[in-house]
Amino acid sequence: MALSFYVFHLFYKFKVLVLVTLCLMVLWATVNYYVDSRQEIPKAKSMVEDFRKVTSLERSQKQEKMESVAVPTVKSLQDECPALSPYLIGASKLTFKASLTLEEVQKENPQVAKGRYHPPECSAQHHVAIIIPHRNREKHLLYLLEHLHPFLQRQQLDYGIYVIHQAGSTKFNRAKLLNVGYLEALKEANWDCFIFHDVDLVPENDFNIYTCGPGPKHFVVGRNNTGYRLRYKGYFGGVTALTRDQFAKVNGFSNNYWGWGGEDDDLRIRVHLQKMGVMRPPAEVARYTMIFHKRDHGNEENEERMKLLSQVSKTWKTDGLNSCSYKLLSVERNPLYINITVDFSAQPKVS
Ligand code: UD2
Ligand code: MN
Repeated sequence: MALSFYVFHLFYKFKVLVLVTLCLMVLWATVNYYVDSRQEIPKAKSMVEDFRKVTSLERSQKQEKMESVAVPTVKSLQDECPALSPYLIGASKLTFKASLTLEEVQKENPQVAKGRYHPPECSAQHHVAIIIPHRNREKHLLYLLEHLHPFLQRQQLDYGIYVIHQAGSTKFNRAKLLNVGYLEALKEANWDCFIFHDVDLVPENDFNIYTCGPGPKHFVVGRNNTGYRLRYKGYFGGVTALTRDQFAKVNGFSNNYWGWGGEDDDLRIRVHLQKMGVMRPPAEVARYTMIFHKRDHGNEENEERMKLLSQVSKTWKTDGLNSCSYKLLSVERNPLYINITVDFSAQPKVS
């Protein structure tokens, strides 16, 4: 009995001990948990802060990005210019002041920069490069710039004026200069229309719109010194317009016409060989004043032209844009035009 009492007592003590130990363990765990969590709160807080910072940074970066794309988006959302510009004035009486200076023309055209302009009020439908062959006709160039800049701006065109200057005293080669103009202008911008423009022809009526068409265009229906009548059927000289693709399709102009004449007829033959028809604006608007001049020294009549013209169907594929070699001397971005100077002296010269 005493033994069983003793065993029972021992068992009871053991139970109490286990219970106390358990209680202590629970207490220790609770205290530990509490201390841990006290330390974790700031950690968690700073984590939340960090997360907030990261997300707000991402948001502001996104916003910045959106804002930076928003500028061009707004610009590209600008309305397209109308099919017919509201600024056209029709026929104007042209005057050519003897004392005119380049500075005066610059002042009149403050929105032209480095030879280029685009309408600020709308998104232009046409991107037009004007290519002018040039040597020793400074006064003509000045008059043309004076009239052409406001004329093109009234037509709401995105345009650039490229003057291709032949250096030295080798025979003048108008057609090759125009090929150079096409190739060089395309290095600068993705023009979709090219206007090949004599330096001495000034358009009289801004309803003669300087854009390209489904076929190559000829603008000089009439000019003052030929009684405003087409010189001859098929005449394709003075000012013509071809799209980038139309000009590439005919392999551009021939490079082999040295001196005056024939190169414009050669281009017309190329156009016909490609089964493209020539378009002309109505005679009432396609009128020009040609500033008076004599035949230039170095641009004497080309005696070879009839022979060359009889061979176009055989030569056009290998003589043109794909064979136009030249030495580029300089590209100067003047306020009113891009001046490209080339040297053809290494070329074979036709006497
Ligand atoms: C006609 C054509 C022209 C061209 C030329 C024959 C018209 C209105 N024009 O012009 O497109 O086919 O015959 O080549 O029918 N140039 C210079 N410096 C020179 C020589 C020529 O800058 O020393 C340039 C200038 O842009 C000039 C163009 O070449 O306007 C044509 O030469 P042109 O004016 O002497 O020939 P023209 O009037 O007979
Ligand atoms: Mn001329």
